[in-house]
Amino acid sequence: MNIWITGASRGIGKAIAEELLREEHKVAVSARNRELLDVIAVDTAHIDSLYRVPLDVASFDRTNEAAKLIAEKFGSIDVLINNAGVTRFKPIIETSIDEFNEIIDVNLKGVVHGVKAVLPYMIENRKGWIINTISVTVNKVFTNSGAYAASKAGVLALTNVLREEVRDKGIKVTAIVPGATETDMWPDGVREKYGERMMRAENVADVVATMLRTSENVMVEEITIRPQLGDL
Ligand code: NJP
Repeated sequence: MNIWITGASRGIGKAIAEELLREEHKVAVSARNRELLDVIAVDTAHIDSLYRVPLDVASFDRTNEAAKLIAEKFGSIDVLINNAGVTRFKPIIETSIDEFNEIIDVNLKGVVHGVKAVLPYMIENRKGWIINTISVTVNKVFTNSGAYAASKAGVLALTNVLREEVRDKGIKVTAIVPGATETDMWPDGVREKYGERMMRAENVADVVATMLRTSENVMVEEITIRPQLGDL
């Protein structure tokens, strides 16, 4: 499959990209930091299957241009994984309006931009799969994550509506809902204290890769994955 992953320069997105390259997919990777995109581990056998497209998903125009480049390079976009995300661990009262705007622009509007950019290609092909990385903050209250939880709850609502709107066009829409995963998203202190029990980015990648192997006639609608010992 021809797969585009946003937020693929590190953490969960990078692990998904590396896993899907190993599984012989063609993978386009996006993030703002071009240098970090360069460190995606790809063995020489798969180097031609990797396409790096630096992108800030907060810009619809740039996201649209990126989709065009990827569709031209690969011939189609079969799967979009909207994975780029940012957070701040702060109470709402201490979260500035600029911080709210950044989180909404990337986490919620970034997904809207990705969806709007790929849908014309998928509708034309009568085939496609949009996978949105959401968060367990949508179904459980975590203090100090108000802006983040609001953005992800928006993505979940969008995901559920989109699924019903494009089901009959041959397009699948999936919500991946991960719990605590040991990535740069977390402050150092949390990683030191809870790192052992947190999921690895590779665990989430493994679930995504397995899901992509399900039969064509099946739509996986939502998957929640948590550390075996539960939330932090
Ligand atoms: O985060 P991190 P994760 N445009 O910080 C990119 C969700 N999640 O892997 O742009 C384009 O290691 C950034 O690259 P750069 C979470 O909400 C996680 O943990 O160069 N890309 C990097 O590649 C998110 O949706 C946990 O800075 C942008 C990537 O995004 C997804 O999982 C729990 C960008 C972030 O890598 C991956 O998070 C949960 C932009 N404007 C949900 N801004 C968890 N880790 O525990 C950032 O419930 N990126």
